[in-house]
Amino acid sequence: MGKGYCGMYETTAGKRLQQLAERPYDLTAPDALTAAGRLERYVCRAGSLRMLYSMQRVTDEVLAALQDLADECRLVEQFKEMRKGVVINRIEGWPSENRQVLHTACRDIFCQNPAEPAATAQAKSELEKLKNFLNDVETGQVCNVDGEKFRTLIHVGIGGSDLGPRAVYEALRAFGRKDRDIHFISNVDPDDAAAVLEKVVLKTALVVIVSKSGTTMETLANEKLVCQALRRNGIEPRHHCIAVTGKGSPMDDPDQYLRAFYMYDYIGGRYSLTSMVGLVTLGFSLGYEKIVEFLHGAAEMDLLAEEPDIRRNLPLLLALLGIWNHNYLGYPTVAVLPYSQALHRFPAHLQQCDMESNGKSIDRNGRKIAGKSGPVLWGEPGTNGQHAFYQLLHQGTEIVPVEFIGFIRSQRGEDLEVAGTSSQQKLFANLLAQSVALATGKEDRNPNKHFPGNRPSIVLIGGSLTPEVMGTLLALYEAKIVFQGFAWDINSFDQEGVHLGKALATRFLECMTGGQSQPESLELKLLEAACKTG
Ligand code: G6Q
Repeated sequence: MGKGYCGMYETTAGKRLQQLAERPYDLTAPDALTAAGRLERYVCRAGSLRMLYSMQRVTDEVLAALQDLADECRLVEQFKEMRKGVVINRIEGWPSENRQVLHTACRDIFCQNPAEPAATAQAKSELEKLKNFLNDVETGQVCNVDGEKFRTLIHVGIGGSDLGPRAVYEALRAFGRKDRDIHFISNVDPDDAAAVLEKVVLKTALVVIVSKSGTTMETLANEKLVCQALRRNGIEPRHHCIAVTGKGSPMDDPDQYLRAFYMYDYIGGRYSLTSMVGLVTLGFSLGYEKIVEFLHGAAEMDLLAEEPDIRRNLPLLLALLGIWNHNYLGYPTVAVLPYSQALHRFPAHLQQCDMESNGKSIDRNGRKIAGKSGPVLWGEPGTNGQHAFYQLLHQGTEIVPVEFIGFIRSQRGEDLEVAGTSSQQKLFANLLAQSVALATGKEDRNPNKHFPGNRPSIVLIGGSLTPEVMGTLLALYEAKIVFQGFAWDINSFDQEGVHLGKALATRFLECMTGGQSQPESLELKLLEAACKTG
């Protein structure tokens, strides 16, 4: 690294935080949430979002120490270096990916002086290609062999090439064109593809095969399944299939596809949503203008993330509060609970983005890290979750810090007053109520009805979930994850931990090739054969 990177465990602020964590702020004390103007003071605004954090177990003293931690670890400077293209995806002294990390360049298209001009120029050129393509699809210049317009898009990809695009497509369905529909195939489970293929009209379907590497077993298998279905319907696949792939990958073959869109090696899969990985599919559904709004929201948050004052830098503050809860108060997981049905796949996307990035045990010099890295992240939308797992959140032995996300207005504006309030008001009231209930708890002589409280949460609030706000929210979480990785001094941009299982699966497949399936003892025979070929 050679740049004086330093993990939080070695900092003076880190030691101070350890002391402060011995007596964290008591949220169950009278007026704990409102004392000394706390409610108003503990609000952080960024663009169209604001975060209430009075319900965290922090004081001004803790915040000052977190600021020192951010400064000592040079978190903002490192973020700026990332945006400028410093090679940070590496482990010093060991073979590693050794790449720049430039997902932010995909949306750094709105200012005169982008942080890394070459990468932004590539992003702009792909965006221009996409604009023309969407226009050709709209006007019918790109159509099926019978001259009919495409109405359906099947997105085939997995992991980073699926989760983000799917989550944002779901989040923004309210803005999607009603005359077009989108389907996703990701799992190598043949039932996933079959379920999609049995319901779409292939004659008017575009198929977008998304794979940065162009070698992912699941995606290639699903591509073959879809192509087989196309051929069965008398359709030549290259008239319907589009590739989104890394420049120079095995899928970078113009003869095989109707069109190809590119991403570059400096964009990691789980950070690739604002590249062509997400934009081709989102563009087909939302139209070009709306994806530009989405990118604009993300660009705005990337710039805000360069603010040095943690109280004015939403992603940095969110990251540091997470570190306070995880590393100093010792809570092992974090729940992201959106009070928005549209965000129902967003926790799944964050689960990958966070846990694949920060689920590491060595630092950027290849040494075992001194404390904990990323927490387990999970979540589901409220209010559904309230009728499911909130029992544990309120009274369980495990304390789970919560990140609530909610909006003042619904997306579609279709609502009804029942008993004097709209459903949107009911939703929002529930969100606030949960946050307060977790924090303050409730005394009761009956131990079964006692709520211990002191369970921290933050509440993120936006006006309404528009494409622009979605971009802001996405970039907020991406930056939070990156800041936490910097603080833990880990490489948040590789994913070596996914390879062992893949390699073993290949060995199992070798044992299965041409073999007879013997349902009774198949798994035992395979385990034995695969372990022997060791
Ligand atoms: C993400 C990971 C991983 C990747 C998938 C799909 O950061 O690298 O989830 O996105 O394995 O990879 P391809 O896009 O190369 O098919």
